[in-house]
Amino acid sequence: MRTVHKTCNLCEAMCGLLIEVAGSGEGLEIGRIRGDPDDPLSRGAICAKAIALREIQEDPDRLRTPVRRTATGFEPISWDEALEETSRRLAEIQQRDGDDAVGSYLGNPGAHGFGIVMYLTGLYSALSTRNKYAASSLDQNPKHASSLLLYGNFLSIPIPDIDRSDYLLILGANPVVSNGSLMSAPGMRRRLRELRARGGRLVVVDPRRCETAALADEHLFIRPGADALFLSALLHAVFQEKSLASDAPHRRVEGLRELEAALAPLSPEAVEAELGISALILRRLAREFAAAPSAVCYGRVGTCQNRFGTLNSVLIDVLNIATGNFDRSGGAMFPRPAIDLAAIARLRGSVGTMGEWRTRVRGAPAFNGEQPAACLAEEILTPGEGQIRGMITVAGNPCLSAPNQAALDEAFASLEFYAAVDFYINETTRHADIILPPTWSLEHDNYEVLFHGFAVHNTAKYSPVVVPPDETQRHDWEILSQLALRIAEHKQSSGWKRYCLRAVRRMGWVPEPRRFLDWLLRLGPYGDGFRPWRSGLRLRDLEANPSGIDLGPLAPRIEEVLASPSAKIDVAPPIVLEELDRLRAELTRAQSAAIQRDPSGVDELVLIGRRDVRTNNSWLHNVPMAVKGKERCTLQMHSHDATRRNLSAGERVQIRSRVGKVEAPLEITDDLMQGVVSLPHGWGHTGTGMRLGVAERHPGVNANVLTDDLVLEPVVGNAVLNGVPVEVSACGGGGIAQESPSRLR
Ligand SMILES: Nc1nc2c(c(=O)[nH]1)N[C@H]1C(S)=C(S)[C@@H](COP(=O)(O)OP(=O)(O)OC[C@H]3O[C@@H](n4cnc5c(=O)[nH]c(N)nc54)[C@H](O)[C@@H]3O)O[C@H]1N2
Ligand SMILES: Nc1nc2c(c(=O)[nH]1)N[C@H]1C(S)=C(S)[C@@H](COP(=O)(O)OP(=O)(O)OC[C@H]3O[C@@H](n4cnc5c(=O)[nH]c(N)nc54)[C@H](O)[C@@H]3O)O[C@H]1N2
Ligand code: SF4
Ligand SMILES: [Mo]
Repeated sequence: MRTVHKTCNLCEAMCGLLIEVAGSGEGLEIGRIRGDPDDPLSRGAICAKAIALREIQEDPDRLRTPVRRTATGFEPISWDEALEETSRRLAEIQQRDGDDAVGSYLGNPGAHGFGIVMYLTGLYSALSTRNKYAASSLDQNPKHASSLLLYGNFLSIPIPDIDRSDYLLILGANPVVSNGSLMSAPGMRRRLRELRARGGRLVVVDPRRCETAALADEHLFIRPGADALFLSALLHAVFQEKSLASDAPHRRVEGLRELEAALAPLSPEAVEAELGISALILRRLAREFAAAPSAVCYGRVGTCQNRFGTLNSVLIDVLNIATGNFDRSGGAMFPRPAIDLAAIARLRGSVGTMGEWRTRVRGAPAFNGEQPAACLAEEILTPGEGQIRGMITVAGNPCLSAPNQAALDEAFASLEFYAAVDFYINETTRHADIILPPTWSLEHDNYEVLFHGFAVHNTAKYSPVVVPPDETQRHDWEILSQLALRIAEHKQSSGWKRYCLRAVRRMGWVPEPRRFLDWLLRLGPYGDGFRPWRSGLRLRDLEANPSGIDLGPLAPRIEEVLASPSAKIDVAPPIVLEELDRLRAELTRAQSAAIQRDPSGVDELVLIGRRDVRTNNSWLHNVPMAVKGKERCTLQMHSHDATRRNLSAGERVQIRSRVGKVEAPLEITDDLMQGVVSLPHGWGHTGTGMRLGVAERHPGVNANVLTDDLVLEPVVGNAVLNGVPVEVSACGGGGIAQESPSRLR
């Protein structure tokens, strides 16, 4: 029996694990998985999902070798055949119809693997397509946009210094369940308890009294989508009561006056009726926040998957800036990771781009070289120059995760050629012509190259292999670099990037992750910079400290981070002022509609999502751990809303939106605000031709049958996955659980 140190790669928390392993080769067995008390970031924290690492490893449905789709199902093929056919077919489509005729989609687990984050660029260069998509446009792009606008670099995201803060104001995040996002902070429950134990205050603003709200000093219900009004009113109060604003927020900050002027019509008194939170409460919150020795406002997916995602993200940062809670302990701070991707992006001149072009069909904005995932279906289905005819997905399940499943299903089924780099045959990959399965986390080494940059404490840790793969398996980095090299070879077109790829192919050598990692560590802020006379952090140091190395608490570093051309933080760039205009116009419209509205006739419902501690987006339901226990894919509704509709607990109800309808069991709970219903995402494992034995026995329904691909946040084109108008009624028994018969355009 031996113990291997590993970092859990399932969510952003990066919990350090101790995994017991016995035997070797075919007889290797994985034993207990525990939290590592010596991990300097997680200090022994762990959640129920950690055992999924073993269950995925042992899952008989997980693919180990490539497969090709035939009329009678998937059949195994060799790696050489799979790589060659995939690259040839994709290259042929591009040679014939142009580069944009092949699209790519990168999913969430891609962000956790060194072998994907660092090796995907090659594939992107080989493809050079505008039809690049990722889960980022279902998730955090508004945060990237805010950082690009304020600090000049999409990757420089200030993180709540939660371990030293005296006041935490959370909007649209449930870190007790999600374990934090753009705030890697394992053991969230303990950290929040510690905050309160040192006299700190926790306030949560959420349409649902979520698990984090249940631990808070105060919870305020907010209508989905109303955060921009809430944040504007708070900032208005801070600007108005001069004593609340910090005397010197930061000498680098400019535009405060312009922003104050733009916020003038959005006082607490002006928005209270529409917001449903009284001006008295708003002013009290502003005072408490400003008076706390240190305070930080934090918003996540609830504020991003939202019609005002970018504005929300900017206002959150500006609230921290204006009250002097920025780049200082206990406020919002920039981590200093051992591999600083933000600094690398700056060196490469790729700090992010905004609205650099518009999508072909709808004219939605591109962001950072990617198009909105909500536009993917129409870019596949709409004929004309630039139509997507071939696709490659990497670690993604867009048919289940992006809005309007019916449209996406139709789109993926219509492709001329589609390849997936994935180890499950699921709702999306079932459409693939070829699936190239990588090794699972326990079979390869890893370094969380992205998330150390978003962590609440600076640490570095290397995760070694736990279960050696057999020689028939391939890693993500091998598959991605092989595809890149072969596509470049097949295309034979000009362009220096493809020329380089062809040169690498002829050389026959791609640096493996270990070597690459060592170089990046040496070039990083703690490294020796390859200067022989200096000492510095190297891979061998990480290997000698298997629980990880503590690099210290977050420290002020805005001077080093700031990358805006003016070397200032402009809090009132034109886009923000335009978004505030849009907010004011909406407020005026809503106010005049409210005067005409008959209060007894108000019976609208809007849908929001929900995460569960035992699942992770759409792909963890094939492990027994995630699906055991009571049914969790239920529609939650307030008791008054249920009574008005004559609905009772446990009954199956039908939920309809503009794009589709689903049926789910009803759960009545007054933890939701009236007028809001909640259905978790990631369920709905009902397609034909999948290989998900466990998940298909616990299918649930897909919330994204209901979410609307036509509703976008206008600045970055993020999907609006919360606040979807729906109708809920009793269903007459029988029937099918999930239906979206047409695209209903
Ligand atoms: N309604 C609604 N929809 C949502 C959300 C919501 O809140 N509400 N949340 C959105 C958010 S925040 C996100 S991030 C997206 C997620 O959306 P996606 O990233 O598209 O979907 P996932 O469920 O993460 O699927 C991950 C896929 O990666 C595969 N995979 C896992 N590990 C690896 C690996 O190491 N290598 C490779 N190659 N493949 C791997 C899995 O088998 C699975 O097919 O969903 C979004 N969709
Ligand atoms: N257990 C588990 N952990 C996960 C995941 C998972 O699926 N399961 N997914 C991972 C991923 S990909 C991500 S991106 C992170 C996300 O991590 P979080 O951002 O913490 O996401 P959620 O837990 O969905 O919390 C969002 C909260 O926003 C609320 N909300 C919805 N609409 C609005 C609104 O308009 N305004 C406000 N103020 N609140 C609103 C919801 O009620 C919910 O409580 O979690 C990660 N961790
Ligand atoms: S919170 Fe759970 S899923 Fe997330 S890293 Fe820790 S053990 Fe893994
Ligand atoms: Mo996400």
